[in-house]
Amino acid sequence: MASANTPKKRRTDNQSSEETPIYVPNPHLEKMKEDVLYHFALGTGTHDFPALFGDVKHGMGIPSIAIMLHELIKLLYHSKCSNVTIIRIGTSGGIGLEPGSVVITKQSVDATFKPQFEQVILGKSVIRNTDLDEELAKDLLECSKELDQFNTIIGNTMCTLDFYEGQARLDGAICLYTEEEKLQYLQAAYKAGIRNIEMESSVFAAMCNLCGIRGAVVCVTLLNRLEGDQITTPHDVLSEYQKRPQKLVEHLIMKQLGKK
Ligand code: R2B
Ligand code: URA
Repeated sequence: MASANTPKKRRTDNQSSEETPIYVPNPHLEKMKEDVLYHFALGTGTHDFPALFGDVKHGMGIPSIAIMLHELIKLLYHSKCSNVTIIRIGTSGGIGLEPGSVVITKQSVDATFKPQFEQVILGKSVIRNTDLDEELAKDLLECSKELDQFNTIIGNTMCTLDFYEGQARLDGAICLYTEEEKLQYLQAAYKAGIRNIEMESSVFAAMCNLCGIRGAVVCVTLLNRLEGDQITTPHDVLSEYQKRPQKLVEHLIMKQLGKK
């Protein structure tokens, strides 16, 4: 039975059965001749939305987010925006945390546990700082206490270049280390204050720092990596987990707008 919250899947001719279109729970939209997105200065009558934005899909990892951030930051610059805050939300593998916990990143560290992002520029290694805004992290933690819905902590986040060997998994196509070595590495990461692992935070932090943007990284942990590598949690549970960083950031935004 469809409930009010169940997205109705509508399919157009050029969509495969794998695609899940965005669901907008507003029957009035379909009846509007034109929809003007006032704040973006765009309208469906004046702009070809599918041509402009139809292929918008961001990938995974440092290269994808770096490209997106270069263009997003230029967009904000050309728009003369000031006092900008950007928050990366997403998923991660936890270390020593119950799955579904949310980690607000203090520092993003590399796979050798160093709080830095290395970029090769003009053939030379350039090391960039990966601290994130401390006040913003504290504000987010405060929001989590107000929400009181899921475990939330501030901790360091390891940003890797790979999901399998790079995150010490045993289930990749290649794995030339033992389970014991894997656990030693993850336990050493825990000792270094690392509480989760993902693939974008380091370049995000470095770019925010260089461009004077307040940045935060808020990721939910899908599993405890000290207990396994495969993500076998049922889909509905994972979907609920993925909403947690959004809920936290939404609470912060509403608070800042004076609506909470
Ligand atoms: C978290 O999840 C993705 C890998 O599954 C990657 O984008 C990340 O940082
Ligand atoms: N994303 C990651 O990068 N690693 C995980 O283990 C889960 C999600």
